[in-house]
This record gives sequence, structure tokens and C-alpha cells, in this order.
Amino acid sequence: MSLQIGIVGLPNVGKSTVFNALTGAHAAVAGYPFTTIDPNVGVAAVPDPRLDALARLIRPEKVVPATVEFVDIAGLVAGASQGAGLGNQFLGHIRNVDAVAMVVRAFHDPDIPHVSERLDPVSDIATVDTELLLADLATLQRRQEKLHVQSKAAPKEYAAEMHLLERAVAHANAGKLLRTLPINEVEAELLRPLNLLTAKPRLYVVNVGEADLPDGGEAARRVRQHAAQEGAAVVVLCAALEAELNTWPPEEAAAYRADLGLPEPGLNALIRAGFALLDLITFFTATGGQVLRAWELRRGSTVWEAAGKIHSDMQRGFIRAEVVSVQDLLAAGSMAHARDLGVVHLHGRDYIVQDGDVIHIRFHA
Ligand SMILES: Nc1nc2c(ncn2[C@@H]2O[C@H](COP(=O)(O)OP(=O)(O)O)[C@@H](O)[C@H]2O)c(=O)[nH]1
Ligand SMILES: [Mg+2]
Repeated sequence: MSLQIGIVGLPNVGKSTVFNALTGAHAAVAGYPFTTIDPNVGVAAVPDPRLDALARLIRPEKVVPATVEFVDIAGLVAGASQGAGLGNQFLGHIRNVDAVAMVVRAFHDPDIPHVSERLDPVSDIATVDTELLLADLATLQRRQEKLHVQSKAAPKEYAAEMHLLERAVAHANAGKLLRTLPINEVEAELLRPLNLLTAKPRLYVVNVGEADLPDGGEAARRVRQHAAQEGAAVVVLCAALEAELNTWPPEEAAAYRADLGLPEPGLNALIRAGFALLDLITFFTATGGQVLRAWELRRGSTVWEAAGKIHSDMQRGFIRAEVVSVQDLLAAGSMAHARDLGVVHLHGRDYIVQDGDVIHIRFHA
């Protein structure tokens, strides 16, 4: 299953507009199909200039981009952790995603109600985080109660986890996201099964009015400042504009963007930021020169794991991999020339795949 990014935030901030624009954008850009799996789940192709350059070099019959899934999660209201609104359902959906894109509203529109009178994106973030933290506290406390019972028989065995849970509860009680709790690998493993909502990787999407593009103005500045404390990425876009431009002829849309000082669709930046957030890298394959494909892979994976993504036969019969970086291949101009130049390397199954590797797997059929 693909990794998923949940689009979350208060009602009427533009979540569905972003989600729908993601759909529309990629229907319009040849080679970057966007498929909707169900009304709330969509697959976004990852825009990648390296793939485009490889396609110009190899001239394959088909180009398949790397992908990442987005889920449009219904709006959260204050009190959700107590079941208000779609409360539990909402929190359950967030529990299932691998990362969170939090949309905040920074556009003015008197016709579209907002939870508070004033536009204050940082306070909106706090409203959402309060609910997420309350839900996490409930999860942590349930775990504590369970351990308390279990540890009666074997206190030593559970001491480390009990201590960790106490620290986590204190952290959340102080209003701090569990993502910022300092923990080691072992502790991370202990917390992982709890699927804590505020521990998930996160980025912010500031939905601004068109007049505030390209930098996003004061609201975006405040969100950036807030995000910097968490080390979170921020993407500024105008969702309504993105949706509108998707319906325009591509050259006209590009010209309009250029006038606004936007180098590319805001959604491209969002997809790339989401990809990075999931700690994914890209490797490329060009099967028989006919199908050029970009694949998403967890950073730190071996070439043997990469082979398994392509085909289970390739993994089972793995002999070795021929690897060249996309830059070296593009500079060489052809695989044959790259070999002559000595930039194609042979690797065994334990080689750690690097972002931008072009890989050819040799295997026993
Ligand atoms: N003016 C303006 N309206 C927007 C923008 N983004 C979304 N909207 C409008 O705000 C309303 C709520 O948007 P929606 O995407 O359904 O919000 P959600 O509840 O967060 O999913 C809709 O009427 C949208 O057309 C924007 O960037 N500017
Ligand atoms: Mg919606």
C-alpha cells in the first residue's frame, strides 16, 4: 500500500478545494495522471524534472511517475476529541495516515464562514492541535492503565515504557506536539503502535488570497515562524486560484502564474513537500527502453528491497544491480557512453539506493 498524507484542518479552510485541485491538475498535465481511488483518496503523481529529462533522452513509449496518496479528511471542530462533529471518525482517519498536511485559512471571504471572526492561522493551528493532543493524551493514558496492570507481575519489564509514557504525558500536557518529544530509536518503537496523532510528520499549507501571492503576506509569515519551531515545512498557495487555473489552457495558466511571480503550480510544491515529508526518495528504471518509470522508496532501503518493489521475481532471483546516477546518465547522453565513462557501477543486494539512481536489476528468471 502507498503511503498516505491526510489533508486536515478546520472546516471551510479549503481542504477539499486543495484535494480537488490536486485531482484536476494532474488530469491536465500529460504523463502525470491523478486517479481517485475513492471520493476522499487520490493518487498524486510526483512532478520530477529528472524524469522529464530522462524521457527526452530515452524516448520511451510510456512514462510512469512516482506517486503519493492524499486523503481529504472532513473538517475538525473544537470538541472533536470528545466526539463533537465527526469527532471520532475524523480522528480515526488521521490515525491511519502516515503524515499530515494541515491546511490553514489565510484568505478573506465574507461569504464563507470561518470558525472565528478574525483570520488568525496560528490560533487555528492551536485549536486543531488541542483536539489532537487531547486525543493523544487519552491514548497514552489508556496505555498507562494497561501497563500498570501488566507490570504488577513483571515490573522491570515495563519500567522503561512506563517512564517513557510519563514523559510523553507531561509533554502533551504542556501543549507540545509529541513529534517534538526527544526520544531514541527504542522509544520510537515503543510509541509507534500507539499511532499518536501529534507524532506524525507534518507540513502546513497556507491557503492565501490571490493578492497575497507569491510570498503569502503576513499570515504566511506567522505560520512560517510557528512551523520553524517544529521544523515543519510550509507551502503557500491559493487553492481557489489553483482550481481555476486547472481549467485554463496550460500556456495561459503558465503566463498568469508568471505574472504573479509563481514559478510553478503551488500544488507541485505541495506534492514534493509531501513526498519529502514521508522520507521517500526516487529511483528510476527503464525496462527495455520502453517503459520509463520513477519509483518511490523509503530512504535507507537496499537495492534488494527496491527490486522487490519492481517485481517479486527480480527480488527472488536477484544477482546484482547496475546503477548510474541520473545526473551522470544525462551528462553521458546514453547508457553505453555512461559505461565507457565508468560511471555505471555494479552493486550487490546490500547497496543503499540513493535518490536519483537509475537502476537495472540483473536476476535469474
Ligand atoms: N476566496 C477563496 N475561497 C476559497 C479558497 N479556497 C477555498 N475557498 C472556498 O471556501 C469554501 C470552502 O472550501 P472547501 O475546500 O470546501 O473547504 P473545506 O471545508 O476545508 O474542505 C468553498 O466555497 C471554496 O470555494 C481560496 O483560496 N479563496
Ligand atoms: Mg471539505
